[in-house]
Amino acid sequence: MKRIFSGIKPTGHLTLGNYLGAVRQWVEVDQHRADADPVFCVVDLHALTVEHEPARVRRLSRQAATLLLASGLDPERCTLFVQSHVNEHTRLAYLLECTATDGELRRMIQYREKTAGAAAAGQGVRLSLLTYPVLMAADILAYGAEEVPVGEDQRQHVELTRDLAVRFNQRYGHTFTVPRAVLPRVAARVMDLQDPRSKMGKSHASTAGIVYLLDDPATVEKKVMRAVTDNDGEVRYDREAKPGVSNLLDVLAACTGGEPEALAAGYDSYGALKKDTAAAVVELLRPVRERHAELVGDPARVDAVLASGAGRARELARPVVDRAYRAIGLLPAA
Ligand code: AQP
Repeated sequence: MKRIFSGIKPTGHLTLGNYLGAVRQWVEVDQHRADADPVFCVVDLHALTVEHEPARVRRLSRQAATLLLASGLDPERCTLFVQSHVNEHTRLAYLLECTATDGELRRMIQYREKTAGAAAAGQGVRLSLLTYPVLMAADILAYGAEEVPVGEDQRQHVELTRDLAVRFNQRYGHTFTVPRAVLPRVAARVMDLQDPRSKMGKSHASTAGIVYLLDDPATVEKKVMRAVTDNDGEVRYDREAKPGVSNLLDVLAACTGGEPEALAAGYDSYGALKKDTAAAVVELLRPVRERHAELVGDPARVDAVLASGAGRARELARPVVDRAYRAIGLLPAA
């Protein structure tokens, strides 16, 4: 059985980017594979790496879990839990901090972007912002994951995870499975509708260009119809020269199963492209919103799923992490 692992961090409301880049693959593909055992996690510890409000993180953690179930994750087909409920993640992270170097962590793009953001906001940079890719490596390696379905922005962190696994195995003997990132065919990097050269990010302050999974249809429509494009009026797929139009084509392709280049040929105005994209996104998100409305009234059900998921996750991760403790030279507890 191939183990699959991926996570989502409760730093904001889940976005269309999270859905198309990761969650949809978990729901539609990963949990249905006969050869795979998928493990999905709300990585709440990662949400503490930036300024946060405790009650909000708690609320968003529950909301993220509820939305994952509403999106179609089935606890009979996958393991769903909250990272902080399973100690093995932080236990392993320290060993991996003893494997990673300061230089490789400072090269992480997300660290550099988020450090710049914190500095601009006059906030201090938490040490955990530098080290969290190591915690992410622990999240993945603790489960012996072979595949990590993620959006493009997480590719570099999965590469780091691979490097750490290989290095640890070379130094201390084979301990970890070396994982690989699995990206969706289209929409691996959904861009902000108002700033199509920046990724659509759930924690961004300006929300006009972000479609949230829980946005109502009128809001989705308004955001898509106001998406920034360009002035030449030509519908053509070219992410470099025409990032706004290409982003809409990517989203439309992801929603309809088409190819962005081929779809472009069917449009001669931005208005028509926006109208169809808005309609496709509304239809894509409709069942998620409806199931969320049902589930939100039954928090005990969500808690039960998370409790049983954490139990299974502990059973899976404990032997791997124990093996790493022995391999690195720590005396086993009597
Ligand atoms: N814009 C995006 N397009 C495609 N995939 C995306 N993902 C995130 N944004 C996009 C993918 O969603 C999964 C969960 O992301 P995360 O919770 O780990 O956070 P992130 O990658 O840092 O992205 P966010 O949502 O923008 O959060 P903030 O604003 O807090 O940084 C991942 O697989 C990610 O690749």
